[in-house]
Amino acid sequence: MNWIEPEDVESGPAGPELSDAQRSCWRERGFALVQGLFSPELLEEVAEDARAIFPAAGSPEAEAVNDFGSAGLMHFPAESRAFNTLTLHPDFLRAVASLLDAPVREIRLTQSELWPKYGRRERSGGVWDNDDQRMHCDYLNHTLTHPPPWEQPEAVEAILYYSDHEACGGATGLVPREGPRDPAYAWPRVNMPGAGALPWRNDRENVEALLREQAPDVARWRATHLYPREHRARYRPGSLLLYRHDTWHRGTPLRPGCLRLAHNFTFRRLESEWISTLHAGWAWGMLRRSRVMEELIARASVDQRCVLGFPAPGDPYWTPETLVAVAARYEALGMDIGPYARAVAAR
Ligand SMILES: O=C(O)CCC(=O)C(=O)O
Ligand SMILES: [Fe+2]
Repeated sequence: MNWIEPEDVESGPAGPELSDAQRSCWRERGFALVQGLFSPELLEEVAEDARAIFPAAGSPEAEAVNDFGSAGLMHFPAESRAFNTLTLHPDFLRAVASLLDAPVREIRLTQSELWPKYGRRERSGGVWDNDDQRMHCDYLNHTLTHPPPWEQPEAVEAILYYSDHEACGGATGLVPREGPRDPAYAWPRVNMPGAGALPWRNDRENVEALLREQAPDVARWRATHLYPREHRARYRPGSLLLYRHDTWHRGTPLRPGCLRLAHNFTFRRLESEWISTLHAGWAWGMLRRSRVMEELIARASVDQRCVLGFPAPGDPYWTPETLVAVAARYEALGMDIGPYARAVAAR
């Protein structure tokens, strides 16, 4: 097995940042596995909140979970403040923006959801079971289109692991792109279930058997160019896999009885509206009893608000009227309307 080891981030003037090597690995090979972007304390807080919500490893409820998702229990904005803080952590946003060569204000969050995956004895999900996944790209359920050519990435996808591969297994498999003529990365990226007329299935054995019958060329191509080139990400708590909607990868089986906590993110470029936000709109997280989201908006930085689509200082939305109104909504919760007001005054 070829292993990918997590590499430490560098320390920069504003905090931890990706190294040039990590950025070019993401740009050229399609992923980078990095360590040290988040503090162990923040990671532990999120993991604790997740363990309090999801079924315990080895429980009968766990044995029945055979697909991904948090069933609405842990996606942005979550009741867990640590989860929200981590999602919009300034070091994380800077790292993502640096991959897209964009200012933080020009990236948008479209996914932040924590998924439990349980090692099970039975593949109870049949052809849709997520334990031993087929090789795939994620764009099919993130964008209405197809990712643009490789050199113009419009999104960063990420998996943050809260568990340890040594204990759980289930390392994510990836096919590194080897230059512009790599046959595995030939254009367009459609040799997978769910693209064109190929029906959607998840389980690797089922998928490849079905393809051998229905699309033997595709099955042969996948057996030649994808599976033999799979590398595995040797994650530990805090490892962050930065990858893309057009990177070949798959989930692999966990040790029975184990729980792996993995947090999935996507950030897109401002312009790429065809990349959907996967959860309910952020304002739908407001008017909860806890008021977590209103407080978050009130106390976030200008850049963090932009990442959620809040208008930047200088946006035509801001007028003397809207300044007064938004301040009336949020100032009592701690918002400083100053940056928006100064931009209006300077117009
Ligand atoms: O769980 C993993 O390691 C990867 C999961 C994945 O690729 C997916 O569900 O789309
Ligand atoms: Fe995936």
